[in-house]
Amino acid sequence: MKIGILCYPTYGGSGIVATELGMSLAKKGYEVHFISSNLPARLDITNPNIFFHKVNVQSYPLFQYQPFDIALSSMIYRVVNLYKLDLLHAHYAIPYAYAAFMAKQMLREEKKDIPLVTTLHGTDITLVGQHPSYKHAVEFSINQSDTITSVSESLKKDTLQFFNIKKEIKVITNFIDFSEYKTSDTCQRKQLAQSDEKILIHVSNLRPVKRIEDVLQIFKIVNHKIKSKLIIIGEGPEMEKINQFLEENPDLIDKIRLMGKVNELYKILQAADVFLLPSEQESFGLAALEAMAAETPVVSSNAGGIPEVNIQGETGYLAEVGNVEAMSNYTIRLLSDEELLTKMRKNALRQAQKFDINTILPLYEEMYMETLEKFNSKQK
Ligand code: GMT
Repeated sequence: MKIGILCYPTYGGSGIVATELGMSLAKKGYEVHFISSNLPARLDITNPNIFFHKVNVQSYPLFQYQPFDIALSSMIYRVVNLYKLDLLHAHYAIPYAYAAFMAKQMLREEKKDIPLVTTLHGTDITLVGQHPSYKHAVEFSINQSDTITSVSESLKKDTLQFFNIKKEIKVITNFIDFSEYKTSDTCQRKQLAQSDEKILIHVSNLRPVKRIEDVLQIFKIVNHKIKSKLIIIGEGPEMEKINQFLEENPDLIDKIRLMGKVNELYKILQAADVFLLPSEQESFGLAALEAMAAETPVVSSNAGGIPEVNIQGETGYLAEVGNVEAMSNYTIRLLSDEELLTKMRKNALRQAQKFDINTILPLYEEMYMETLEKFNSKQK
């Protein structure tokens, strides 16, 4: 089967899921074509079954804004025609599902067509997709998809609540490729902290939805009681809030390490003691799952789909969004009890194993087959 994957190339969760999915499909012999504005961050382009098609936006003096969606739909149309794709898979509704619908319209003019799968990832539904500027186009393009998938039960519920969706939504969760978690090759703990210090970690694209101030406040409270370090991985618009916090709390400068974007994240996750995820919204929480796969328990908010991943009192702890005090107390409890920490590390790994790619990939393959069969029988 030849599959076209449309996704963001950056470090966001939807791009990571799309890339890891495409690479696993390619390893199984599928021909996978990535259509994106740049080479996706984790993509191994050396696999002969993987192709990358860069969307080139042509600038013109008349354009106040560059028309990316038009260039994207033209590129989708060209790649489907050139490489005879069987199916398109859009990750994130805006602009991918919308542009794919336009490309399908162009193909139909030539009596051709291709089935479209749209995977909803989170903020395309819970935040930006609800804005009046986008809502109708998002709802329309979801309904025009042949198959709709969502990454959690919670996101499915939100989608049905916020939009008038006329089709079934299938839940296929995020996943972990454990073959990438080579335990023999971990980062040395001593490179990150002193031997008597605990390590707290947060990984995100530092958008307001991640509540980075809560991460910093939790650390401040925890650090009063427990000798510790905070590692922040990622880049994004809230970086300024971190700098401001450091200016106001100079005593913590040596305790907080900003690492930006890193490769081989699991090596650092494996060295950490607790992962903090106090998000305002989180459809699934891939970052938490990645931490758990590295045997790091999670202290998080209970937003969206997080409770489907992080289990209260088993793999970590959850509190209401914004309840910094509760999240700090949970972190202190976890970090001051070695036995509890060891137990939760094991539980976290066991829970993460439920989301092994070897379990989730067949669900995607089955969904592709069903989509193709239904689409072909409609064409006859
Ligand atoms: O979380 C992000 O910052 C990125 C965002 C995206 O769409 O790129 O992630 C969303 O998709 C991930 C993969 O399906 C989910 O694990 C994240 O929970 C979700 N983020 C939010 O809902 C805020």
